[in-house]
Order: sequence, then C-alpha cells, then structure tokens
Amino acid sequence: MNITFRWFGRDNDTVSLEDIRQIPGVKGIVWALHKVPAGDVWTEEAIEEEVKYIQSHGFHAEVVESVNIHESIKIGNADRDRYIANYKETIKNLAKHGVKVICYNFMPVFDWVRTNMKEPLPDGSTALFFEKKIVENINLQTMANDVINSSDLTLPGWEPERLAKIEELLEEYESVTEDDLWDNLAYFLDEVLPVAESHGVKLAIHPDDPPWSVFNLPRIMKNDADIKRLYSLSDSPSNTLTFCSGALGANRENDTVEIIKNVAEKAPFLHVRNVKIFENGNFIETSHLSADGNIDIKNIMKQLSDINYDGYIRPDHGRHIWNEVSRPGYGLYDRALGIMYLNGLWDAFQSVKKEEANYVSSTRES
Ligand code: CS2
Ligand code: MN
Repeated sequence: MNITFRWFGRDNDTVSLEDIRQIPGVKGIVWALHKVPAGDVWTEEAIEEEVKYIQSHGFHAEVVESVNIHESIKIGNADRDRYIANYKETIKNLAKHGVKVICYNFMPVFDWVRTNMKEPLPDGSTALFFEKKIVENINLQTMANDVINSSDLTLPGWEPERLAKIEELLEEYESVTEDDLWDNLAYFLDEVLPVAESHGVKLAIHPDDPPWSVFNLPRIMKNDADIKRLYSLSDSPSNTLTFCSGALGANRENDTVEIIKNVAEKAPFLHVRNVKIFENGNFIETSHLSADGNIDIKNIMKQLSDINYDGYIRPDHGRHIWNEVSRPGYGLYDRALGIMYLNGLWDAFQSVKKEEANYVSSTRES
C-alpha cells in the first residue's frame, strides 16, 4: 500500500508539504496543475517544476489528479480531436517526469456536487453534505449566480469562469444521452490508451459523485455494472479505475467491499472515505472510522491486505475539525486522522496474516 495525500499546490492550498511530512507513512503527493484550463497541454517545464518541488520534500509525484477532460470530448463535438491530441501530449510529458497514474473523470459539467460545505455533525465538526431535495429542485442559473458572487467557494467544476458559461453548456448537453456519453468515452479511450500504455501510464477514471444523474445530466460511472462496461471497452492495462469508496458508497445499493474485491487488480489508485446516508437519501461525509458511517472501511482494508495491495491509496475528503480553515473537505487534520486509521487497519490485518501463515507452517512441520 502506497499512501498518498492530495495537495493543491504552493499558492493554492492551506496545507504545506512540511505539514504533510509529519503524517506517518505518507510516501507520495497526489497533485495537478490546477491553473491549466481543461483541454490545454501541461508543458514539460511546468510539470518539471512541480515534480521537483514535491520530490525535494521527500515525496514521490507519481499520481496526478486530475487531468480534466474538455467538455467537447464528453459532448463529442467536432473540435474534440484537438483536445484529445493535447491530452496525449500531456500524458507523454507527465510520463517523462515519472508519473504512473492519471486520474480523470467523465462527469458532464460538474465534478462532485454537494449542497452544504459546512453541515454540522453531532460532535461539533462540520462536513460536506448532500441534500437530495435541493439538487432536485435547484434552478441552476440562480445557483450559478450565487456561487459566482460568493468569494470563498472554489469547488471542482464550479469555477466562476465555467459557471458563467453554464447555460451554453447545459444546452449543448441537452441532446447527449448516457449512450452517447459511453460512445464518447470509448472514442477518447481508443485514442489515448495506446499512448498511455506505451508510456507506462495508467488512466484511472473516477466514479461519479454522487453516483446518480444530477441536474438531468447523464452520468455513466455509477456502479459495478458501469465499471464492468468500462473494462469491456478496452483490455489495455492502462484502462483502469480510481476506486472511491465515498463516491460509490453514497448509493446504498453499491456494495463497496464487494466492488473492491472485484476491481482491486484494475484499480491502481484508491480513495478511501466514509459517508453516512440518511433514510431520505441525503448523505453527509464523516470521519473515516467504519462505525461513523455506512461504508465498511474496515472490510475494504481487509480485502486490500488479503491481496497485499501495492497500489496508491489516499484518504479522501475529511471533516473540518479543531477550527481548521481549509478548502472544503481538504483540510490537514481529519485527513491525517484518516490515514492513521488506514495505517492501523493495514498493520493489524497484515500481522494477523503473518501469524496465520506462521501457524500453518509450524503445524505442518510438527
Ligand atoms: C475527488 C474528485 O474530491 C473528490 O471527491 O475524489 O473531485 C476527483 O478529484 C475527481 O472527480 C477526479 O477527476
Ligand atoms: Mn474520490
């Protein structure tokens, strides 16, 4: 298990690499050039500068999250080939600097969607919250204006420049069905996977969060069946998944333990976090502790220990605790606690395994 921590960059994060070094067991930084617009090439110079900075703090920089996909590729517009060519360039440039896994997602317009960034939990901390009714009844344009006018919000997919164009984009998506989105994903992968494969890079798609359609937009990476369909698109070793327990697990019907059992070999990168789901389908993010939410984090870690999983793993969002001021979901403290829980489970399962193996070999000898 190769523990990593997501970091947004020197002038873009409240957390520093010096802070992250003090979390036990972290080997690598999950990074991105967040200021490069989706569709543009990540230049070698910019990549090299970031990778060197990360490495100078004793971390590897082998995982990128995310190289975002231009909407034209998802919609299947005539100009998509230009953006696909850029994506190939970016893959090559990243490979030159030791990147092994590129996380991406194929969600139209928005990345993860929540309705409150600071919902109180009973213990006095706050966390990201999703209220179904609000999303079902939302007027996107009004909401876009609210977000544009509030200065403290920068969510993935909700950047003011993009929201300003939201109406245009939504119109473009009006005729895009789930099947179209699958076709456009297949077209994209057909083009980029050979490049990724020949450069030793894995492309790892992140599931939709939440794993159902929002705002009438199609979403196609929602469950086990979708993951199987993804794998059926290409058997390239570069065609892989970013398993995310919190994204998939927000739908009770997704058995995340069963999913990880089936996909771990083809999921080089894992996001592990917990969510608590309410009767009405609303959900709130909780600490990583299994007992705090609906996701069986303990058993997910047991599955990983059973196969001696050696891929990359990171805690995902955390709560906001101890008065920390941070990006929504991406503070230092709760994610560090999450890492210690993952470390503890891993060590315990691994040592039980060793004891069992010793016991078996000693009974054979006697
Ligand atoms: C992340 C996603 O914060 C998160 O939940 O897991 O935003 C993720 O970075 C993207 O969907 C991957 O492209
Ligand atoms: Mn995730």
